[in-house]
Amino acid sequence: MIKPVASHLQNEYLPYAELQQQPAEWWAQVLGVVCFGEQLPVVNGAVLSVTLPPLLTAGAICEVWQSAAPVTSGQEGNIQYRCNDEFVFGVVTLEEADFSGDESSSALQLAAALAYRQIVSLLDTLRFPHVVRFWNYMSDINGHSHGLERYRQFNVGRQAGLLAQGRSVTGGLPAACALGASAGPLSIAFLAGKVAPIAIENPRQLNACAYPPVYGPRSPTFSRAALLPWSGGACLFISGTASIVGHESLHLGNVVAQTQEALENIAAVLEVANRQLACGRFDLRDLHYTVYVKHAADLDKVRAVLNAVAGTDIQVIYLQADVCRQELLVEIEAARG
Ligand code: 3EB
Repeated sequence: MIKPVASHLQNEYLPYAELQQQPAEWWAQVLGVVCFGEQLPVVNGAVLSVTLPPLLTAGAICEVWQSAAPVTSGQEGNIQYRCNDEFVFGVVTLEEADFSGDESSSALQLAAALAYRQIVSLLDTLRFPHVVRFWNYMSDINGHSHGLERYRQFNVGRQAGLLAQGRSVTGGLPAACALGASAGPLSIAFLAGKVAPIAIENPRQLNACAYPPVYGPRSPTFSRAALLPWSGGACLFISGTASIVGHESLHLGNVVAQTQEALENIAAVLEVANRQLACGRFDLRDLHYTVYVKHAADLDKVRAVLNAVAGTDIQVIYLQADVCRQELLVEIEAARG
């Protein structure tokens, strides 16, 4: 029987300027933070700083994950983490310059393998075996070397790291996202717990771990969403979602249609998640959205579609980022804490 987790996870978006002013009592309930903006000074160990420019808002913006139970922090190797009895949130950043690749393996691939190996090893040590969500950011995601796109190099390294620690790469996978920045180290955040989330797939999309080899020698390792069972309610993490049906990118060059298709995919994931719930249901209008737009000039079009589908009352941030397939113009992730 699944033992429901006792304390609720919550997520909210907060301007970086406000994060800096929070008192110690506030931080005591923060599991982790992902901040988006240029060159942010470190305010706390388990804050991942990603150099993706926010659109729409002036300063840097943060995605904050909070929990009701008090949190303590720690460090192991390259990983900084915060945890309580139920969850651990950790961050790791690795400079590719610190890895010497060779003809067969790029520095990015080696960095990804090390990061994933270290993360899983730490989770085994701390006894938080179940990853709920990974956030992955790397520079020049669509660039090429070693005869392989950099995102695909990352996928090779990610699988190698997971397999080296005895983890599955074919099922029961966490939710995730993978985006490209113009610069910066390989930057990864993770949330893991004591209770296994339910991995949700999308009937409109092929499981990413079963993508055909045309998308690279090793598949990505994520589920379309991760659902955490609670006694009262549930918590849902929807992976980065794009205009992909089956395994194919649709609506090339049409950002409006790509946004609509991505939201159709999210709606389909919600439907599957809702079938798992004994009571209550997730609705597009209640999610918190992080929207990655490839071309800043497309912001208004993407925003208009999201507001038309999910309403204007949603919590949402928009960031400029490259998506892991060159032709994809938008990727949308969502959560409900
Ligand atoms: C896709 O559906 C779009 O490599 O971890 C979305 C979410 C995507 C996560 C990942 C990639 C990842 O294939 C890309």
